[in-house]
Amino acid sequence: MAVKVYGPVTAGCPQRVLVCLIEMGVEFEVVHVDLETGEHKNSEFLLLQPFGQVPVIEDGDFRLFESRAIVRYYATKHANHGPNLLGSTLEEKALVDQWLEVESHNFNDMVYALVLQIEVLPRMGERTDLKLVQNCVEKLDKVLDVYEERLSKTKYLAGNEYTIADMCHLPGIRFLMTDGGLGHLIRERKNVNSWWNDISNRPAWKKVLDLIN
Ligand SMILES: N[C@@H](CCC(=O)N[C@@H](CS)C(=O)NCC(=O)O)C(=O)O
Repeated sequence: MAVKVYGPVTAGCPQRVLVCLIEMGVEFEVVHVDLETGEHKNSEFLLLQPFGQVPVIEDGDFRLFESRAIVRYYATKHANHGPNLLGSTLEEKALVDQWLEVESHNFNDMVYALVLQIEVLPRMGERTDLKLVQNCVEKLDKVLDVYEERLSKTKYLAGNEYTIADMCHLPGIRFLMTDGGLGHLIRERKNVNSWWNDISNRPAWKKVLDLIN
């Protein structure tokens, strides 16, 4: 039975789940949730995701929300017949966790605020807080300096293999490169730029882009 993924394919958090399902060869169907009309705050949807956010997955009787938890679940569940995206040794797995935390907090907290200010608020007819945007960009600049240094030593964030820590960055960097108009943050850093070119050219991510466009 195909896994149901609730959420619009245009939103970053569902994209994180979709790219993982495609990498792991899991069959899925997308159940569109209309964020524009506030469908995610309906009482019916709140039964699936009590915080009123996407994504949620339904896999038979099993239901799970939080995109990174979903990614970890499928990368683990299908590890025997898909790529190893979790690291092998205890230390490799710990480094994957470390960079996932960095993605979730140091990186994504800034990107999330930028998506809200640059994309969501103007669409709702509200004004962008330019000072906040500038502040987030400055913080992100410093975060990406750390990435640049790290990626001068290893091919991927957690080591020399592609893992879910790299994968979870795809939606956020896509936003910076496109609608966010902040692609220079990536392009001006040699190692970050090569890493982005590598991870964004994986067939699984290209399939997600096909779903979005
Ligand atoms: N930590 C959650 C965040 C989920 C989240 O913020 N989803 C966004 C879309 S990317 C959403 O539902 N936004 C609408 C809202 O928060 O009202 C996850 O990774 O799944």
